[in-house]
Amino acid sequence: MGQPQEQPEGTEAGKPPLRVGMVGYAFMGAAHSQGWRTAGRVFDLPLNPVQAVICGRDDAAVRVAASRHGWASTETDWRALVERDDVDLVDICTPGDSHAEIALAALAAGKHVLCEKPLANTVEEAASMVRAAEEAHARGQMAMVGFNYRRVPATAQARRMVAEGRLGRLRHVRVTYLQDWLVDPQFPLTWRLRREQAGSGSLGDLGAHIVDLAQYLVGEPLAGVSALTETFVRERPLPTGATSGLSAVTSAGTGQVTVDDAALFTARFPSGALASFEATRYATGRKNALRIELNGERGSLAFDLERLNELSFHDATEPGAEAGFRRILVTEPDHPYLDAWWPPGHGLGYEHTFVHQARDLVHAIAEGRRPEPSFADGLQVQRVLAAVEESAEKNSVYTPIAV
Ligand code: SOE
Repeated sequence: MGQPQEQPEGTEAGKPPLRVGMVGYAFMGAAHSQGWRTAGRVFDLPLNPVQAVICGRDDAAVRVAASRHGWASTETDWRALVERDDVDLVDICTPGDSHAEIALAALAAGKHVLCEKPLANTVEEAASMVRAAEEAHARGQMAMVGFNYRRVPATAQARRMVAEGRLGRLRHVRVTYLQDWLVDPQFPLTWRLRREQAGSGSLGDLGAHIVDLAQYLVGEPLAGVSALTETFVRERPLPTGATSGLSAVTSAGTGQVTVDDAALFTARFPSGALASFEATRYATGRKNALRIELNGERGSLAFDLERLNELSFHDATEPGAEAGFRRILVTEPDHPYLDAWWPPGHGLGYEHTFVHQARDLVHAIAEGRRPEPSFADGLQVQRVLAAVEESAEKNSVYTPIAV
């Protein structure tokens, strides 16, 4: 175990601490670290997040991550982290195959839990996590899943407008999440391409985000799906070096890709709206293009993650000669999260979603409120993913979402 240090510089003394232990230190670990490091400096939080300990199996690498991202100490075994008395919350930033085991142990040890998406690799695992979270909630512990795109000010503003009825009755929900980092067939077989580690491919990695976002914006769970999935490149070079973020270093030999490369599905909402979803890592030129459009009887809203400080809004109740899509610059103090940031017009980015995620979780813990998205929300998304896989196996047969 690395030596505990003084409380990291800059954290606010005088408030009760919320001591965080993070498992994992790659891309998501870095993003969550940013959230914990910044939330208490920007927002007036009821608890003071303290970056107590970060865990990874490679001692040298985790020490580098601790020093880079501001963690006071290190562990190389997540079980030791979970048992530590100086940890109040366990933040899980590992691949999906370890989410359930770590979350169950952390909840049993009396900790609050934040778990990266997708909640688990299977419906069964996710259901066991929900049961444990419910029991823990009765003891005052909170559990949240990390669907960070709910925390873009523009998507939170879109949710407000839908809930206020500005779009009226919804007819269409159109969602795509497009990336292109797998276009090169020589890209190595990293963990995101292995079913045993990632659970699924583009479906769980990107599809989980857009299912959650669509359900959040519409305000109800999907009822059923018809799906197609495809694995375009079935064999890839094996990575031999360390993997970091979405890249890997070198390769030797080849191995089987055991997940989908792309998933397309249509879906129904119980209220009658029709939805379409597309998740792929083969959309050449599209880097992190999450787009969603909602069409209702009274208006439409559109959001594009690559222009995340904006919303497009069409108010269909305006006179026809003047109506049309207009841009809302979501940078005003009246917009969600923005009163704590910069003067109007000074936009935010990807990393801020993790700061907002930390902020919201700290408030829920301090106020004894069930945080959202809950593990139950994560299980619901998992059920949609399972229905997509089932439908795709049956050549797109309409598959109801199990409740
Ligand atoms: C890779 O496709 C990835 O990093 C996802 O795993 C994240 O959840 C998404 O936010 C960005 O893309």
